[in-house]
Amino acid sequence: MAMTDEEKFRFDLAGFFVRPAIITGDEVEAIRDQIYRIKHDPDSLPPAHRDVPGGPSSILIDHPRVVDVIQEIISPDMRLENCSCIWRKKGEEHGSLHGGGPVQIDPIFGYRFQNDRIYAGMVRVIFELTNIERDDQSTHFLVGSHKANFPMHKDHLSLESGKRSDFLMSYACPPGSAIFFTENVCHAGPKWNREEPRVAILHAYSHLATHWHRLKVSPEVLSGLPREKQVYFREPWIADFRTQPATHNTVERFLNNDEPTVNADTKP
Ligand SMILES: O=C(O)CCC(=O)C(=O)O
Ligand SMILES: [Fe+2]
Repeated sequence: MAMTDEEKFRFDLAGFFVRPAIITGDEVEAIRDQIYRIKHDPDSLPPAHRDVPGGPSSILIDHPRVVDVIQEIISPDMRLENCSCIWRKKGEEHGSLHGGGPVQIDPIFGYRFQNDRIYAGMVRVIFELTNIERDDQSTHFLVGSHKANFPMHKDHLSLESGKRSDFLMSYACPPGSAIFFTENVCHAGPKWNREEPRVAILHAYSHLATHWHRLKVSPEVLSGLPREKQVYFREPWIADFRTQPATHNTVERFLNNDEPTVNADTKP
């Protein structure tokens, strides 16, 4: 599996693209039920399922239709460093437009095209678990802003209807779709305007050599995952030169030892 030429074209041009319905109906239902309980009735769940990416939502960690993209635009050396879920009711929001512009210099967020390939820093994946129509207030993007050289201009930062930038774009997709975007594209989570809540999970993938978010997944949730999924939360380093020859932080190495994940220290 690989990204299509059209997906690469879109991601490079706009800063985001959609893979429709990569999660089956049954999986969508199971994850929606889990998120409902996380937000409204956590005691009805076993402790290891009381947050994402535990329980039914764990299928998303290493979903093959996600991992192939991350491998291609970040690296096969990847980590999953943040997971969160939303059950957004009418009138609720994440907030205003943020990101974009010269922050692309920062290697954590950076977006580049070199050597005939994309090099993205952090890549976010939104798993939409609600049907999203074109005019819905799901995540919006100021297209092209991941490569902008000037800071975001104030005339383009309004979410008010009638005052929105011509470059502000969103998407329509069925439940179970994944939206990939570079953290460096200017984006917003506007006020949701439908009676039916917006249910979604957000992942942040990054290079194994970087660490931005301190992981907030609890030890109960993390230890409930199989080792093959815990590997996405391993410590952020590439090579250990204290050994001869150097030790590399590979998937195989992590699977063959009992080293803790990056979350071993949970103190703020
Ligand atoms: O909630 C949304 O639609 C966007 C979320 C977002 O921007 C973020 O988590 O940083
Ligand atoms: Fe954001």
